[in-house]
Order: sequence, then C-alpha cells, then structure tokens
Amino acid sequence: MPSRLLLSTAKKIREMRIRGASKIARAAAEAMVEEACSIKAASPTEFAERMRIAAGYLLKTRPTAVSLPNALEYIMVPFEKAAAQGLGIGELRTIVQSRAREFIENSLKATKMIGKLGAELLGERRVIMTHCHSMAVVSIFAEASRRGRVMLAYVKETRPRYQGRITARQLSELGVKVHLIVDSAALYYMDRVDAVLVGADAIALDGSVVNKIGTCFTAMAAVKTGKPVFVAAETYKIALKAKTGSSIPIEMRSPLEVVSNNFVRKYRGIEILNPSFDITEPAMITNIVTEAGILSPPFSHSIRKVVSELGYRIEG
Ligand code: RUB
Repeated sequence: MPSRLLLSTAKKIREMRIRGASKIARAAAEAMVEEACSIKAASPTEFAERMRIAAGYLLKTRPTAVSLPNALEYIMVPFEKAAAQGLGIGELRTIVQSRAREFIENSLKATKMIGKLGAELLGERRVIMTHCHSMAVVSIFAEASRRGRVMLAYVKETRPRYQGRITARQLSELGVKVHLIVDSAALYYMDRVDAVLVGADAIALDGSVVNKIGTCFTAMAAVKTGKPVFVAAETYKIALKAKTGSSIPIEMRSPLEVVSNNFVRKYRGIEILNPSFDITEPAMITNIVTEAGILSPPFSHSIRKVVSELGYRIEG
C-alpha cells in the first residue's frame, strides 16, 4: 500500500479538490517526492516496486488528463533505467526528487510562457469567451492585463461543477471585467466576443482537443459566427499515444454531480449521464498556444514538429 499522504493526494485528485490538468500533474509529481522520502525499504528492488505501486495509484485517479501519465513517466522512465542498472535506494530516491522537481518547475515556467505567447496572439482581441477553469487561460489574461489591455471575459459557468465561477473570480481579481453566463448562452453572446480561448486536458497528435464537456459546443458556436478558437496548453498535454481524439478515454463522473441523491432514488428509471470531457476536432481550432510556440494548422504537422523538437517519443 502507498503511504497515507499519497493516498490522500490521490483522493483529492479523484474528488476534484485538486483539479485542472496542470495542477493534477504537479500534485502527482509532489506526491511521488513525498512517497520516495517516506518509503523505508529493505532493498532497491523493494523500493522500486513500492514507487511503481504509488505511480499506479495516482494514475488511476482520473483517466482523461494526459498530463498525469506524462508527469509520472517523466519521473518513472529514468527511474526504471536506474533501477535496471542496479542503483541503490539513495540514488533512486534522488532521481525521483530531481525529476519531479524539474517537472514542477518546467510546468510553472510553461504556463507563464503561454501567458506571454497567448497575450501576443490575442493582440487587439479584448473580448474573450472561455469555458471551465484553466490556469493556462488565466495566465494569458494575466499577461494581457499586465500589458495594460482592458479585457472583458464571457465566462461560462460550466455545469455540473461550476469551474467557471473559479475563472470568474480569478479574472475579476486580475482586473478583467467578467460576465458570468449559463452554458447554453454561449451562442447567444458569441457575436459580441472576439475569440474563444480554452485550455486542454489532452491534445491528440492530429490536433483534436480534449477539454471540459461543452468545449466542443462552444467551438461550434464560434465557428458558426466566424470567431477564432484558441487553445492554451503546455506540451505535456500532448497525448503521444493518441493519433486522434477518439482514442483518449473520456471520464464519466457520478450522477450525484448532476442531481441529488433523492432524485436518483425517486426516479430509478432515469439514467443520468455525466461525461466530464469532450473532443473538439482540429478543423474547429485556429491555434494552439504552447510554451514552445504557437501551433497552426495543419496540426498533424505542427504537433509532430514540436514533439520532435522537444525530443518527446511518439508511441505506437
Ligand atoms: C479542467 C479542464 C481545464 C484543463 C486545463 O477540468 O477541463 O480546462 O484541465 O486546465 P476538471 P489547466 O475541472 O474536470 O479538472 O490549464 O489549469 O491545466
């Protein structure tokens, strides 16, 4: 069994007290450090096995955000190499610590860089519609505000978990004027906005974007009214095993996020469906802002290019 601390982080991620793809990844990396420090193993083999168990637990918490397996692989691939070479417990522990800390640091830097590149991409576009809550998106607003631009955000509330309220609060604190709207008002207000800007949980190699349920619908409304759709995502959200969006698993969450327990008990014949994410096809996306640059269509080309420049390995 992993330590109580790791189990508690896993529970927080599962229950969405830690949420958002980049925060999930960083929390998992931090949990791996804590685990490496707390394990008292009799041999390097036992230490390695317990680290694998810990990574496995974290991996199972949420299935869609590819940032989570990518963060764990960032730590575990060199770890496994070192374990196979017969390194001692102390050295193995150091590898986990340094890789995890490096991942966290790079992740924070990447979000900041996305802010800069995204603010440039927005240019004179000041009225932006967004969905859910993405730190990459907030970073772009923060940078645009820092540059003295007066921004107005149409923030969709994002049922059933209302992450839009977090975005609304954070943008408002940045000095952005905010209109919080119900999800179904997206098309109604679309003609007043200059662009749609959303985050991502995973990006397939063809440029399909997996993000909070309702993203695709918002993108469709934007396309219908001729507005650009920008996606902000760190490169560790690229799903290196997914040629298209359809191979990325979509998390189904509890009906109790949608209706009360009483409702479920009273209307047993009603099946409540609660998919947490959807897939926006590449043809609907104008640009993807990453820390390594702004990607343009055809995404199947620009994503593979950035992946190879970064030295990431496409699998399968
Ligand atoms: C969050 C969500 C966010 C992405 C990107 O979903 O869809 O848009 O995770 O966020 P949930 P970030 O609330 O279900 O985790 O840019 O912060 O990584």
